[in-house]
Amino acid sequence: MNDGTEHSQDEHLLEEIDTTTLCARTGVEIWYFHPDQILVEHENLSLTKLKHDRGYTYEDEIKIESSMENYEENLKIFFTEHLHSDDEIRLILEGSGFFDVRDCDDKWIRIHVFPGDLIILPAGIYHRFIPDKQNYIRARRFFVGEPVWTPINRPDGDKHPSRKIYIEHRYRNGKVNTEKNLTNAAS
Ligand code: KMT
Repeated sequence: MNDGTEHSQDEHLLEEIDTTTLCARTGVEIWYFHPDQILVEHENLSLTKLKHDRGYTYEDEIKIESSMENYEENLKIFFTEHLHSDDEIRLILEGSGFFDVRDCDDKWIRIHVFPGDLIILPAGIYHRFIPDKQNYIRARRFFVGEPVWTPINRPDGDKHPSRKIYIEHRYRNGKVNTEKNLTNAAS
């Protein structure tokens, strides 16, 4: 995304990349399921298989809309750069929004998600979320075991074990390969 910091619900498009490049630069995975099939539970076999293969034993729903209580305060929390100790997995059911993730050069990549998209943010990645101008999104959340939603804001997250594992994993896989990031990974 471009460097604009105003109007955070705009696209801020600088250059488009595909999901393979996204995954190589960040570890973020994007899956797509037909929206008609995911609204009915157990209708999509590949979704059921993914849940089984990844061990997603917990699921619930999150809805973010302008009529909700403390909307602005909630947006501030979602849009503050943070990480989690576990993967963040969201299947978009309705509406749309932006997940922004830091790539291996610490630049923001903005991911515009729509119904049918399933996004998996690895534990320890710095990210933030904001709805687009529809101001509405409904998503299923998946989790392995007992859910922990606590955001750990930057820079506190720098010392979190999940951050170290994330950096080491990216580094080992040869994705974090600039001088700057080699130094960061080693320190
Ligand atoms: C989170 O934890 O940041 C979220 O769940 C964001 C939005 S889900 C569409």
